[in-house]
Amino acid sequence: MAKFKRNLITTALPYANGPVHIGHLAGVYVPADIYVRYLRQKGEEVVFIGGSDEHGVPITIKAQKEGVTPQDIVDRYHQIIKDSFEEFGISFDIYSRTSSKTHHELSSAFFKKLYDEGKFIEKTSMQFYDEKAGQFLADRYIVGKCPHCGNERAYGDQCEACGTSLNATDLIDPVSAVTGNKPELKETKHWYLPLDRYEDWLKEWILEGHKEWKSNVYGQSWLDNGLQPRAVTRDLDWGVPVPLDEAKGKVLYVWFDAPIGYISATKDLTPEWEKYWKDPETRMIHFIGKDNIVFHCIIFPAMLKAEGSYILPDNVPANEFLNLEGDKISTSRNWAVWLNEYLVDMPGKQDVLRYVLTANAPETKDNDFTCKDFQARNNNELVAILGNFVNRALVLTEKYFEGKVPAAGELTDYDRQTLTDFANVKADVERLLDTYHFRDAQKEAMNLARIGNKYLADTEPWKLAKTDMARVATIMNIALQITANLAIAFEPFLPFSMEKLNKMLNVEPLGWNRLGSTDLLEAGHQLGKSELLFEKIEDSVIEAQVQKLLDTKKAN
Ligand code: B3M
Ligand code: ZN
Repeated sequence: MAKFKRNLITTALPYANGPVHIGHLAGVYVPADIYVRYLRQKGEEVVFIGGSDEHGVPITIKAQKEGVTPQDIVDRYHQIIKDSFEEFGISFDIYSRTSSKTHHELSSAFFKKLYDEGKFIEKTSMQFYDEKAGQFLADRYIVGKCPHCGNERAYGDQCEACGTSLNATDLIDPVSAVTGNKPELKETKHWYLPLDRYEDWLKEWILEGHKEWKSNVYGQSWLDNGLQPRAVTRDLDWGVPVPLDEAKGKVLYVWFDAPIGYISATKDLTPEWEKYWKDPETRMIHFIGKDNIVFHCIIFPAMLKAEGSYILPDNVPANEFLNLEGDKISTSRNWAVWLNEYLVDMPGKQDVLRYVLTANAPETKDNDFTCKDFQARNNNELVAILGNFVNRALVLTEKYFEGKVPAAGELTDYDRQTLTDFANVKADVERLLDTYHFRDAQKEAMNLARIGNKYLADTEPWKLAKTDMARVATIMNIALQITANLAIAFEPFLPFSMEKLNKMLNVEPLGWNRLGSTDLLEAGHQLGKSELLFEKIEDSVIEAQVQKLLDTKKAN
């Protein structure tokens, strides 16, 4: 890892056609944020890039449904999404958007360069055209009968009833979703990136060069089946216009412009953006969900390679999906916990959600989020282990030593064993974070709190206080050193609570490199006022959430 000077961390750009939900947070934004906070604490140079994907058919469909313009839709949801990320402590250096001027210019220039250098091929094909609407129809705008299962409402790209992916021309009796008319096939010209020309290079780059990638990414079979040229333009009136005179009414395909959004966001952030994108000493990491793997591992790298002046990703830690109460999260069925609603229902509990989503992170397989588990992890882990230990350490110090860190006396073997145990946590957590195993890393951090709890339970300073204050001083010193270590180890996971804890300890953030130290707090240091870090969540609160979900189910 030492060969890199700086880090460029990107997160998938969510479509600005709805608010974000727990699946987004769990799969992409929380793990990315944990990683970035860890790097920052270590003092590494890092930029953390996010933004809204404001083009493509999902946006125009939503606009049409509501009878408003696509611009209205993206303006509304960009703001909602941006606010949610901020509220959950996702610490972007910039949260940009692909409707920005910088992005239009940059993605347009990117296309033009490839075009001028002959990197595209041109092809004419027959596509469905809606005479009445005067437009070509994107696959999602065509509905008809599925040739496989007979579902009458299959889309031009997929039948949601049987899951088969389709071509629009496969549909029986296709109609336009815009006007209900029968569409005609009409000739249209598009530009294609010939991915087949990059196949050998991609194979070598991934299969030889990146054996360390997670198996769900590395094991994708795309390369085995051979790559086909892929259209990078579309007949649509919403997007980045294709910068060619002969391409009136055509825009860049959303998956061509969206990843360039990472570059434009960096450009909006800093005039030094090229240092991040063009210097091989930059390590670029894309955090994404599994449905975006092929775009980040095949298509975008091929685009970057074709362009020629940019670096390639060093890793693409993609996650699987999070389900909700055993059922696939779905925007159209409103089956989700929306972040903006969570903030209203569970005010101040952002860290709790971050914690639970990380504890159940879909890192290697799809995973399930349930309200019961949310409550249990809060009550049995955050409150009973972490919160309880910190509270006891601080309250006992207030009680016996007026909130001043007591000096440690002579150590017993058990003290020494405890100190070694927690000194070891650093190496474990680091190894896990460096390899993107966030849920195990968080577990290790929680083990540190377990060590602390066990230490206090075994040594029972509240009993010794009557007879041996010198011994109590040593015990509390050790307990407080563990507490200060927790403030470091948990910062990437629970940033709001650890800020609170730093205040209680009356310290500035201590920095990752001191994790494992046994002298974080000097004897005589005055602590701040102690408060509870977490609160128990009552059954009635959880029942109300479960009821809300049941009501959603009924409404569907
Ligand atoms: N907007 C798809 C998605 O939200 C797409 C990601 C773009 S990343 C450059 O899953
Ligand atoms: Zn079907």
